[in-house]
Amino acid sequence: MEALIIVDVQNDFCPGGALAVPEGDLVVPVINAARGSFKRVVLTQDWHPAGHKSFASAHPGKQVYDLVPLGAQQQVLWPDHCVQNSTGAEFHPKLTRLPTDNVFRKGTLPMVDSYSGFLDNDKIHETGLRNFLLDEGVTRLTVAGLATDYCVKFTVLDALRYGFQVKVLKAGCRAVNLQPGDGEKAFQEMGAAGAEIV
Ligand code: VGL
Ligand code: ZN
Repeated sequence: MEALIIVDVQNDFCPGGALAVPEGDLVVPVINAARGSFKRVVLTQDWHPAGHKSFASAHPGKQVYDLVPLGAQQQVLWPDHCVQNSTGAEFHPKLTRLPTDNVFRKGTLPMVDSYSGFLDNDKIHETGLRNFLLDEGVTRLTVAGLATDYCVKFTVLDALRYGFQVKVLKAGCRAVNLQPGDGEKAFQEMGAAGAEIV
């Protein structure tokens, strides 16, 4: 069985949001059109407690986009975004959702960030997405959403590591591009790891 994974298509990642991805809203019609061919649709939702350690505001003296050590990782510091129960954390209002869709929330632990929809950045805490897909008999995934160079990329790399066959719907992704070209680099990395870019 094949499932569509819609990554973090939330208000804060769209124009006008706290961590706006350029053209982030343009993925919405692409994903809405694509979902018809999937029996299973799963959404991931960035869902941080207030004061989350990925927020620059939680590190006095630091600026947005600074790098700081956090646990064993180098953490990019982001503007406050996708705070639990805020409007910014809601899915884009035009994104088609059905009651049968399943939502997996991530980034809920205050001290560790989680780009992947499967695992936090420490690779310790699982969201439950992997076991859900295994229980459903899903072996193939198509992934789309925001942002190409962070949550889409890490979700795809974990999925490949877990042995799923993975396609990335390029037209349904947009990148933060902190450095110009980060999005293209991410597609190359995902392709080199075994994903099919479609
Ligand atoms: C994301 C940065 C911080 C993403 C989430 O969804 O790509 N990026 N939190
Ligand atoms: Zn986040």
